[in-house]
Amino acid sequence: MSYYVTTPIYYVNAEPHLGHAYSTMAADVLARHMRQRGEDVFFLTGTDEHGEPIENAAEREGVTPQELADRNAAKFEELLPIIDVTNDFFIRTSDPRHAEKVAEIMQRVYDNGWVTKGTYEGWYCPRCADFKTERELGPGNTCPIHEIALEQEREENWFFRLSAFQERLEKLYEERPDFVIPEVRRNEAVAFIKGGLEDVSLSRPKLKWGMPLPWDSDQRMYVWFDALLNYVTALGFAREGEDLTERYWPADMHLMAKEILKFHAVIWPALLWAADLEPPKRMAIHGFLLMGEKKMSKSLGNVLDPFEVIDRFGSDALRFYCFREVSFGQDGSISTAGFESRYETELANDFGNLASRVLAMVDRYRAGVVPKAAIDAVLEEDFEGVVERFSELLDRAELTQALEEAWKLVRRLNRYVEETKPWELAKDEADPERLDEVLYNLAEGLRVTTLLLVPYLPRSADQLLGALGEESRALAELGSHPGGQKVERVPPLFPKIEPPA
Ligand code: ME8
Repeated sequence: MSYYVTTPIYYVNAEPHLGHAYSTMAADVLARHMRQRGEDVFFLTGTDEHGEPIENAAEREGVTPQELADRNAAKFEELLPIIDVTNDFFIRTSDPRHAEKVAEIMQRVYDNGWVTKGTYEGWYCPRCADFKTERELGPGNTCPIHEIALEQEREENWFFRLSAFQERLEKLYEERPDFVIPEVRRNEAVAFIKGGLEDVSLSRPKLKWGMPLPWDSDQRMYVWFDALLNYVTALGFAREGEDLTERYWPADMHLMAKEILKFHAVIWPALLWAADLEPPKRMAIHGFLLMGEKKMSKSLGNVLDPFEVIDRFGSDALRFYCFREVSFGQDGSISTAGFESRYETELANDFGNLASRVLAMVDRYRAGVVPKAAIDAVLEEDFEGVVERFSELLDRAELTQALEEAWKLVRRLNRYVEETKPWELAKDEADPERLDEVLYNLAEGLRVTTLLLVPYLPRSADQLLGALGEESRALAELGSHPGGQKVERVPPLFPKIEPPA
């Protein structure tokens, strides 16, 4: 089966920060996990390069919008290998191939009769690049997200006839209760729709840095239309000479944070219908990473630099920390102190030490060969059905809960070491079969658990699976390997961290 997962495409008005890395790493967890399940995965990320936020930032910096876009898109792209992200393509909306597809699709929307001319009057946030309805205004006509004064705008626009899709959208949400997850975000989308849909501005006469409308070159396309369409257009040119649209559309999973819910959960399905395309299968909305109490963002300036974090802790630790500390779907605070504490107690002690101990004991007591033995009944129950449970959680993008499922096994295996005390069994080899059994169960439990952890800890899981003599990355149940394989010791997976100089 195919599995198409996307991240939002990020604005290039500034450099990437950990908030962007967070969504991209989350999509990577899902992509890697689905590949382990043998799915035909396509994973898209990229940059959103048109619109007022970029135009304004470029003006402030005295460069052209394209220059700014080139510079910052490169930074977003450079971040990907650093956080071990395995995207299949990186789309940039200033790519002429994207523009060509957008023009084609929007012309279809126009030809199908879903566009009208009108006058827009109301509040506009230049940083969201969004017109705000009365319901969305912060105190004193400010933007609730950016905490800046909104601009009063009046202009001749083309409008997308969103209101015509009212009933169809209501029906979509009735028929597909998990179209938007988690439920709280679904309810938000439904409430927005039920509140009555208004037509939305599709073009702006004042905008310079945007795509011309195919049927009216005096107006530039409102950036959100060009941006949303990236999920479809990319499939048309990601592979030279090949159109992947049939193979991957509709997308299986759009990931994003909650501030762009309305665009994806309300406007996007309607736009796709207007263009004779199917809506995506599902979207999962996550919360904000907070530093202190505020959302990390470029404009508020309280940013944790992912490059620095990785320098000190490695990318596995960053991925692990983000999905462990903050319950995926909710807002949550992160801190350097939090990183260090989880790194030491969970990665270095719980997991790293378990791995070192198991490999060392098999090495010392059985010359590096995992004994062939049976599954210990006391472990059976804890491992029973874990692959299915874990997979179901990730089908619903429950990244934190899935990680906790795997971590329960890490803790269980540590308890098993304490309960069985293999070093005592090894002292006098009165019962060599029991020692065989314990070592087999430890190696097997560690193999099964590490396979689950591959998407979260790709580097260390790979290294450890190599040391455990496991070549496959397919998910496995306890006992599916008979033992008999050669293992090797590895240096500590999560070495003690030195305080910064
Ligand atoms: O909205 N915590 O781009 P953007 C968690 N171009 N996630 C965060 C975050 C934080 N503190 N900060 C950013 C746009 N993100 C549009 C999207 S899609 C067709 C167009 C992540 O650069 C999160 O995924 O503002 C959020 O939705 C996205 O970055 C916004 O990125």
